[in-house]
Amino acid sequence: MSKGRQLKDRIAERGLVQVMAGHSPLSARLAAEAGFDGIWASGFELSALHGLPDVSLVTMTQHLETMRAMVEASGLPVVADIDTGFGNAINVIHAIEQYERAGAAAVVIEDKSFPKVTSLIAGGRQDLLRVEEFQGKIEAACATRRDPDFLVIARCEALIAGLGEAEALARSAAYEEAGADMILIHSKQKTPDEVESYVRAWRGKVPIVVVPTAYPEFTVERMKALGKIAVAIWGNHAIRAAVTAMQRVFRQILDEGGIRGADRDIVSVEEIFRLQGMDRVKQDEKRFLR
Ligand code: SPV
Ligand code: MG
Repeated sequence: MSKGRQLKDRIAERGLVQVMAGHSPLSARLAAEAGFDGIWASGFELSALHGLPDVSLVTMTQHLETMRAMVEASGLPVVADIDTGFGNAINVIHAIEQYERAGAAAVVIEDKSFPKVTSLIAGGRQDLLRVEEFQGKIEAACATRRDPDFLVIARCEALIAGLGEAEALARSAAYEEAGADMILIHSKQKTPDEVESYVRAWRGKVPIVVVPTAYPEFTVERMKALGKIAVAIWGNHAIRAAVTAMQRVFRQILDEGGIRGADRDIVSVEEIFRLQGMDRVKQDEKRFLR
């Protein structure tokens, strides 16, 4: 069964699925063990992992290879954040061929111009494409996929760009018309009001995807009460959790002049062996090394 089908089945079963951000195969494996339904191959997280801003600097190849490794390490459906699709509709065609072949369940393409600027930054340059141009990119994506269950998700940045709900709804309808399987609506308001109002007003047939990173009050319960939302993406919690843990432990080791205190608070080396699959290496050594 394809990963796209797997994600669709999970949505049918649960109504709403929870997808955790990742930036590496290990983070994807941890998200799978924790019980998430899928992995968000986040451009923001991968950029941060490379110590770079999320402004189209990480290449398609870097993102694609990480995404492929995340599919393999987690076994979960991966929703690939392909930003603007790395250029125009021609670049999108190439990206869809590559991402589908690499095992993605879905791609999210946003209606910003290339190079993009990260959405949550205050005062960011948020230039949107003409609607027709973005429709062409969505149509190109849909025409290129081989598996009809491979999801093409159109991300509308009209609220991020400050263009208001009417523009966001009109753009979303145009993207649905172009063939998008879902609409991702993003907002950087500190409360869920803007997105909740958009969801209530949405008259389209395709479900909505949300990334409630800026407005933590938007709980799964609240999303379910609204209906229409099929996917919740927890957008940047893997990298933020990793940074929190590393900053704390690094500081502690320097402050305490050794690792004794830090060792009590972090996982054991045995736990890392488990995550690496060392058990299997031991078994295979017994079996095959002569
Ligand atoms: C990402 O995680 O790369 C996203 C979500 O696109 S956000 O950074 O909030 O725009
Ligand atoms: Mg992104």
